[in-house]
Amino acid sequence: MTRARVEKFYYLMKLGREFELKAKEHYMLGDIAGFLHLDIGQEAVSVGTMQAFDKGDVFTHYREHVLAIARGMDPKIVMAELFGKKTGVSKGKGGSMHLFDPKLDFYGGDAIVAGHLPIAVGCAYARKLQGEKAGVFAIFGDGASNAGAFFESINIASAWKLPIMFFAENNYYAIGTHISWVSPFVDLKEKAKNYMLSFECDGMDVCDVYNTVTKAKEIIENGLGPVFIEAKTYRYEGHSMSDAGKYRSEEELEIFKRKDPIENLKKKALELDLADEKYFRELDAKVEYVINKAVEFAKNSPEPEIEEALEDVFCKECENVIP
Ligand SMILES: Cc1ncc(C[n+]2csc(CCOP(=O)(O)OP(=O)(O)O)c2C)c(N)n1
Ligand SMILES: [Mg+2]
Repeated sequence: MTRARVEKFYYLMKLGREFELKAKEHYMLGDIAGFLHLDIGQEAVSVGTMQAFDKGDVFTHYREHVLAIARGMDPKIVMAELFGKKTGVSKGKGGSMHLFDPKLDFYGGDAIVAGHLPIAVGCAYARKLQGEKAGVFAIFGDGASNAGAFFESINIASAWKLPIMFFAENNYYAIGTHISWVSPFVDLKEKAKNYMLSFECDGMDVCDVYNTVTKAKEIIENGLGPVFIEAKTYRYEGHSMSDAGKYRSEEELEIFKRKDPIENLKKKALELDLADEKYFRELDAKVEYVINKAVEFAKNSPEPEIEEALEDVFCKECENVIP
C-alpha cells in the first residue's frame, strides 16, 4: 500500500458513499424518480475493480453509480442523469440504471438480471477477432449467477477462450432472497471453477479487490482465456429505495458494518503511518464540495425536450432499416 494509492482509493470510495447518500436524500425529496439501487457498503468492489481494470470494455448491472464514477465519469453528469436532466450522461433519458458512456468504454447499467453477460461475451469475441489486447469486464450479483444467461455465458467464454473477466459481487441477497435458499453453492466460484480459473477476494477490502483484478487482467490480456472472481460484500441499504430490507437482522448488518471498507482503509493507513487524521479530513472536505456541486449542477440543468424522446433509441446504422 502506498500513500498515493490510499489517497485514490479513499477519495473514490468516499465520493461514492457521499454520492449515494445525496442521491437517497434527493430521491426522498422527489427530485429523482424511478428505481434507485444504492451501492453503500460495496464501495471496495466498485472502486477496486475499476481502478485495476483501467483499459478494456466494462459491462455492468444496474447498481452502477459508483462503478461509473470510479471509471472516470464526472459525478455531475451521473447526478444529472439520476435527476432525469438533459445534461446527464444518457441525456436524462436513461436514469439510474442506464449510465452509458462509449468514451469510457463503459456500457453500463442493464436492468435485466444477467442480461448484460451474453452481450459482454459477444464483445469479448469481437475483441479476440480484432486482436485487441485489452479484454472485457462484466460485473453481476449473486442472484444473476442463478440465471441461464450466466451459465451460457461462462460456457461459451470457456469453450472459445475469450478475454473476459466475470466478476461476481456476492452480497448474499437477490432483493430479499438469500443465496443459500436458491443456490447449492454460497461460494459462487464453485459454479465457475470447472470452466475457468477462479479466484476469490475480500469484497470489503479495496486493496484485495484491486490486487485480484490486476492479476486476472494480466491473465486475460495474455490470451490465457476467461477468469472468474468472486467477492463477498454487503449492501447496507435495501435492494432499492422501495425495499426496507426487513428480511435480515440488525446483527447481520452490524457484522458487515464493522468491516466497513472506507473506515478500514483509513484505519490501516493510519496504522502504517501513511497518512494522518488531518489528511483524511481534507479529503472529506473535497468530497463534500464535489458532491454539492454535482447536486447543484443537476438541479439547475434543463429537462430534455419532448422532441428528443425518440432520438437515440436506435443506432444510426439501424435508422435505415427500421421504419
Ligand atoms: C431477468 C430478470 N428477472 C428478475 C428481475 C427483477 N430483479 C431485479 S434485481 C433482482 C435481484 C438481483 O440480485 P443480484 O443479482 O444478487 O444483484 P444485487 O441487486 O444484489 O446487486 C431481481 C430479481 C430482473 N430485473 N430481471
Ligand atoms: Mg445480490
